[in-house]
Amino acid sequence: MFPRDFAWGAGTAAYQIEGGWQADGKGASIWDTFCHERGRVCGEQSGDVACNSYQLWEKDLQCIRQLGLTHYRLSLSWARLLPHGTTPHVNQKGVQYYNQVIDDLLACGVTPMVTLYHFDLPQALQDQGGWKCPGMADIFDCYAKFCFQTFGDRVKLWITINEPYVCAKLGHEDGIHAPGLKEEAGIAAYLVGHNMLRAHAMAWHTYNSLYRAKQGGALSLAINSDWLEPLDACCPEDVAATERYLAFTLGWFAWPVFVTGDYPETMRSAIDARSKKLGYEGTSRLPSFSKDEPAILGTADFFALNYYTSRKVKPGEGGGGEMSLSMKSDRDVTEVLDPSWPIPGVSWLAVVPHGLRKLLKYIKDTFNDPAVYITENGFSQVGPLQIEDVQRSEFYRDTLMEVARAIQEDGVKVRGYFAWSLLDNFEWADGFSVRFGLYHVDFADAKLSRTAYRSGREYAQMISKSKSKSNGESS
Ligand code: PNW
Repeated sequence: MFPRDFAWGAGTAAYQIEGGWQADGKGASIWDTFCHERGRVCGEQSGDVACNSYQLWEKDLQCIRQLGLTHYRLSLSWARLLPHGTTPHVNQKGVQYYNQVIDDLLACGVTPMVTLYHFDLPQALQDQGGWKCPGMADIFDCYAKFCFQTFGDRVKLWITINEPYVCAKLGHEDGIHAPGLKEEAGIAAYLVGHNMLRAHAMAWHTYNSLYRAKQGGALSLAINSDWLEPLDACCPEDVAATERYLAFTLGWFAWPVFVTGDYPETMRSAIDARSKKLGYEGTSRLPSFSKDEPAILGTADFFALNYYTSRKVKPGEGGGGEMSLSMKSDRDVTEVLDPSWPIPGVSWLAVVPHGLRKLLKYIKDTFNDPAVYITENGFSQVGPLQIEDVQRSEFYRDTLMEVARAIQEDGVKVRGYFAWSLLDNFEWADGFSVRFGLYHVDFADAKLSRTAYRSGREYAQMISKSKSKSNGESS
């Protein structure tokens, strides 16, 4: 059912699994700081130790091999490599660690996909203003260049920034992710998103002009999006609200990169209209791209999609929020959950496998039929743990069926699928209570032992069946 060279993967992120937050000269990141402040994270937990993958990498590799993955997605801890965020101060122990990981993967026939930035900005850069500062784009570009130079002889699949939407909104508008800012709602998140797009584009141009010919890799940014559809498809207001919501989420980052080099018109006009209404003076709260900087359009070699859930949409209900300055009131929508969609784990995650197929088709039609990697997808367990997690096993089967249909019936160029996540890990503000792993991690045991869930064992079977089928066909 899947193409011969389909990428079968699972993903993790440095802060969520590595631990070793001060080991061997690592600098602090904004997540170290955030977790060490009281009241930020559920149960005052932190990634100080997490799965201790910094020391237990070989155990992770065993899991990767047991699953039969062809690809593994990991992220680099910027502050482990560059403790102050910038060269020339390089932490060689950090370089050694990632060299080992990359070399071990390749020796086992597993292709690494490497994310440069997965939420963990070096604290030293936050102290200079972080992503709100335009200068962050150049600093990120230097970091990216350092990584291409150091690891690019072996790494051929790069993600620059993971989920700029989540960094911008949860980190700088809602304040529930690091750096925990919410004082400039309706302003800061747009600025952060803008600088992240500029940073991504600069890194792509750097790769393109200095490394592509020699290293021959491919690069993108990972965009998260829910599947959205109107509550009532015959109601024009619901249809318009859905388009507006798509513009403010998926479109915010995908439109500039894949379609026009600029933000969706729907997004700009909604923000500007509200600014006017509120008497907000000055230039638009949504920044503009400068013609003097490297172009944003065309800076992705594939579409990297993180998909978790679906929503129905109707217009916002106004009320108290109407006169407030915030992204929520700019986009002016209400999310509605279909009662038939189960919510077995964290509250935001309604499980809707068919939403993925629809979203893939939408991406094909809207963003010029790109090659797509599903860089994250999964759902979590909370509460009493089940090693025999039948529901999650079925979820992976149903989801992969939808992906197969998207490829065969809709002609979407899906190149690979990365389950989130390889291991139970530090789930950001939810701490360790929310478990996304294919492998259970016993956080109460000093050895942090890893045990496959049923979903992990069944994912391995699906991979092995697909591999043997495509081998059979070719012989
Ligand atoms: C993604 N939300 O983040 C991240 O890329 C992963 O690191 C994370 O573990 C995974 O999804 C599961 O949550 C999100 O609150 C974090 O809507 C929070 C949200 C969505 C995505």
